Amino acid sequence: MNREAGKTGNNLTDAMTRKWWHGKVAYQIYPKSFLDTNGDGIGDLRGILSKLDYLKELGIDIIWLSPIYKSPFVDQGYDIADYYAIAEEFGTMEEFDELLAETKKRDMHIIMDLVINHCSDQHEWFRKALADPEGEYADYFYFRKGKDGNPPSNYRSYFGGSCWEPVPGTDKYYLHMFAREQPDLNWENPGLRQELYDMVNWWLEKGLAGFRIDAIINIKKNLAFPDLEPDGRDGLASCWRMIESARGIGELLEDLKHHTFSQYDAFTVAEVFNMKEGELEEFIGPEGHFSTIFDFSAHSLSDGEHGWYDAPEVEFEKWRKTVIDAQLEIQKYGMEANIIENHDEPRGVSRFLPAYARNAAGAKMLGTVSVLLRGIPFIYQGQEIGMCNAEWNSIQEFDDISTKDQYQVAIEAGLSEKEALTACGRMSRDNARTPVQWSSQKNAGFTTGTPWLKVNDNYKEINVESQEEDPDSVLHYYRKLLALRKSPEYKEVFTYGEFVPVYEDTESIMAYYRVGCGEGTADAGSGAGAAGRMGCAGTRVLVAANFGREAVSLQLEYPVKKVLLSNRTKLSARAEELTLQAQTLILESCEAVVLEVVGDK
Ligand code: TEU
Ligand code: CA
Repeated sequence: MNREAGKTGNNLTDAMTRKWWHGKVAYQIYPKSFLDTNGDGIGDLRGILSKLDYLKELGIDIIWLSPIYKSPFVDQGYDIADYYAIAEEFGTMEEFDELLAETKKRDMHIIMDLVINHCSDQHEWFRKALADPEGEYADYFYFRKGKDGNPPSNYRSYFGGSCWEPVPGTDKYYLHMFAREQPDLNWENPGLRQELYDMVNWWLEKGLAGFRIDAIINIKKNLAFPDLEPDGRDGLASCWRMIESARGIGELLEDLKHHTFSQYDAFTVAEVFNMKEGELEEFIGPEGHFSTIFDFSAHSLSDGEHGWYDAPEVEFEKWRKTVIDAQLEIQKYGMEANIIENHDEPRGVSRFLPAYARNAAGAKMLGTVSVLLRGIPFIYQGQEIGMCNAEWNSIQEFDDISTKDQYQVAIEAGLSEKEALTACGRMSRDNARTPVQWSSQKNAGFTTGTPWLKVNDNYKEINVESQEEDPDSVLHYYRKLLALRKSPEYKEVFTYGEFVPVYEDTESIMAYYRVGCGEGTADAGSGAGAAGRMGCAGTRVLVAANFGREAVSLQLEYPVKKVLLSNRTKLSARAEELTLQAQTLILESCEAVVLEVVGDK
């Protein structure tokens, strides 16, 4: 079944207004694990500064920094104690300003993590609220009376246990969707909202390009806080089901956007789970609340019904259908941000590839099909060298709060310690948080001290230094891949071209066309003028990958014009074989190719 280009009926591509961030490539840095320069075992801003040229050479335009604000690090900085201060562990505000200046010099942009659903229990607002539970600051949070000596409702937090924690010395409780050290902020309070907007604008004034917006779907509560049907052994109900029953988040998000981002032409990428039916346009359409949101649809395939212990393996066919369906839906409205992994997810190589493909060829193949999708690619640190999950030998090796909870959930469900460890080893967020493997030196060159989290045992085989020396490495391939995506000839088609799946019925093949589109309108801010027209009409690129164990032969639908990329064969050899007359394309196991084909039959 082939779907023809230009027949989606609602082809926004043609009418899309150019934005400065279209066509950019982003990279997520998890600062704690990136690079340590002072030997305390914790990555720091100096480490990031020293790798800007590395990122530039890779082809990165936008850097997302996971939280670097002052924090007690109960949830690795996603518990903010002061929105205006840099965590001492990472460095100083002067160093941050230097980072901003140095990225600007290289024509790169910084976006920060905006964690405003909750703060830390060490934040001044929360301390003041506890000191005076009837006072002004108590209303910055959700303080509610209990019911007959019980919490106000039966919600389970994302990290386990009740969402409600007693406010000492009162008959009240405060709400926390995440850890008890992360009290939720009351977005119904206009005074609190204004404080947050002032803070956002303060950072934008400094020169940030925008934000990645954390857990934002949680800001709108169902204020009745109704009890829900229990869904676990603990007798509690998942808190996100209360969020699902809340209405009116759009007004809050518009208020936020209007008072902040829209005044700075900022780029915003939101973390949105559990979106309601039909909300996509409202979130990322031309007038959407955000520039874009992450596409987590493939990641949701491994959501367990009860936790990580019953998380299903990702099957290729389901994965392919999920990615394709998401792309077809999203392009009607705007662009999404595409990831293989992030700091909350296991490594993609270990998750989305079959065992025989968990190698350099597989990492390149997965990178190819992901990076060339329609949307903004976000590369997560270490992905560009094919980092994979670590081997975990005991629960003590983990640091992550969610992993510790999921281990308990598994034990309570009757799993043995060994089985619970295996489940966590497969799904743990710490898989993505092990230090970046820079070299084959001690601690993978991440630190001269003791790393805060163990280094993956495979750092001697997989590291940046050795891949720099090997022209066939994953790293060199990622450079070529990003360069192709951003090349003057193909940038338009990879940015604005329509996504059209193909060979969907061929076993083990993931393939699609990116099809050039008509003229777009130039955004006044982009300075593109007439030259800003989307000049890719007539261009058609085929991206095809074989996830199977055996070679597959595909009947080509269009004559081949040019071989743009191949992860297994030398381009020249491929070009000899794939001439204008070629009828078939043979893909070896774990092979990905990118071909420009003749646009019209
Ligand atoms: O994550 C929000 C979130 O809902 C999921 O990522 C999920 O709860 C988590 O992965 C469970 O294992 C964001 C951040 O990305 C995450 O790192 C933070 O822990 C969380 O918000 C709280 O700020
Ligand atoms: Ca350090």
